[in-house]
Amino acid sequence: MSSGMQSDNEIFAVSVMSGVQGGHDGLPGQRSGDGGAGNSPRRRRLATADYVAGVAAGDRTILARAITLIESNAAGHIAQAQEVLQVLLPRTGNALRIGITGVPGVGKSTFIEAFGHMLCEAGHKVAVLAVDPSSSLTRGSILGDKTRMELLSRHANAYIRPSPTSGSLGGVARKSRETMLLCEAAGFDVILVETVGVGQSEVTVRGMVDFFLLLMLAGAGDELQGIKKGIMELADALVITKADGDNQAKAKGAQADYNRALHYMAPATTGWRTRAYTCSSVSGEGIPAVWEVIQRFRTETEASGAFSARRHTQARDWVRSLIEDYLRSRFYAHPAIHSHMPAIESAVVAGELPVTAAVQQLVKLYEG
Ligand SMILES: Nc1nc2c(ncn2[C@@H]2O[C@H](COP(=O)(O)OP(=O)(O)OP(=O)(O)O)[C@@H](O)[C@H]2O)c(=O)[nH]1
Ligand SMILES: [Mg+2]
Repeated sequence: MSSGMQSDNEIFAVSVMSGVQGGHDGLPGQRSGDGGAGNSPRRRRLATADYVAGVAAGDRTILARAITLIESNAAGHIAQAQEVLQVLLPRTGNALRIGITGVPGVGKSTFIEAFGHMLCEAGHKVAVLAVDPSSSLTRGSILGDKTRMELLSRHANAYIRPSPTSGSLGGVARKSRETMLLCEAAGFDVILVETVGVGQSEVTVRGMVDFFLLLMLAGAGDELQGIKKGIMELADALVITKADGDNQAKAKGAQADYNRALHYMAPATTGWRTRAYTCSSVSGEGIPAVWEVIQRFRTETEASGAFSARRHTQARDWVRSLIEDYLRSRFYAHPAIHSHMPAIESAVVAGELPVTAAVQQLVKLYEG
């Protein structure tokens, strides 16, 4: 066995090894390695054309594998994922992209289950994605969602994909955006992107969707307290959840309060007036009305040009944010920065060096 062959392609080497372990050597080993690919710790990658054809045909298994490729951080995988996306790009962009946010426990998953199921029954193909940069820490919530969306996850028209679990918000966002494109290429016409309402991730999701839905709870009379005004300003609709049973009157009250507050806010989308609604994911009341609002939003903003203007801005912003991520990581990974940063920062902390001078020194080191 030549060692050169192994280093050429590590995945190929894995299947040869398993063939050898199975008692074969030479050519028969290779053949048995192919047959036993399912047992190998890593599945063989498909050819780019196979990913493309499978996704375009709406094949769930291949879609899932293409998303896994997108989510990989290995250099070879990133290159192939980009090839796949490049070919599929003409098939993307036709879905309505809806972001859904709200504090933990507000009822996002339950809403998506009811709302998504209604759309699937009406013949739509619905993909549910999540942007949750904390999900590597709270894997439990992914499992929770699977059971909370049981009806939807079993529907033939639905596809549910949990948040990628790696690191930074920027990395998670890139993967979710590209996953959204793959789902569109696979024929999904409604994309629901769920995110937890805990800060920067709402802004990120607002930057990848057409319509942004903020779910809210009816409080005990102090509805407007503790609500982050900044997030309300991003929303195209506010929906008070759990408007059922004893909570119904409280929800109506909250709706009126929010509508008054919204009256004084700048609209999230040019020409569109954000309003508050109520719904119950349990009784189903108010769920069809939310869809009507979103359809009206689409019709009106497509006619005014605001819809495509936002998508154009989003595409430009996406380019810039990836450039910024790239430059930032290049900067911090630079050997000179790596070795001098601690001392320079300490000097700043000790009050011995002004911040601007410190930055100038670092930039000089970086630019060599
Ligand atoms: N009565 C009532 N309860 C609801 C409704 N929607 C959700 N709930 C309940 O509220 C709780 C939280 O709902 P989830 O859908 O898990 O909320 P979430 O926003 O996805 O929560 P996280 O994923 O933790 O951020 C669950 O116990 C639900 O059963 C509703 O319309 N009516
Ligand atoms: Mg949830």
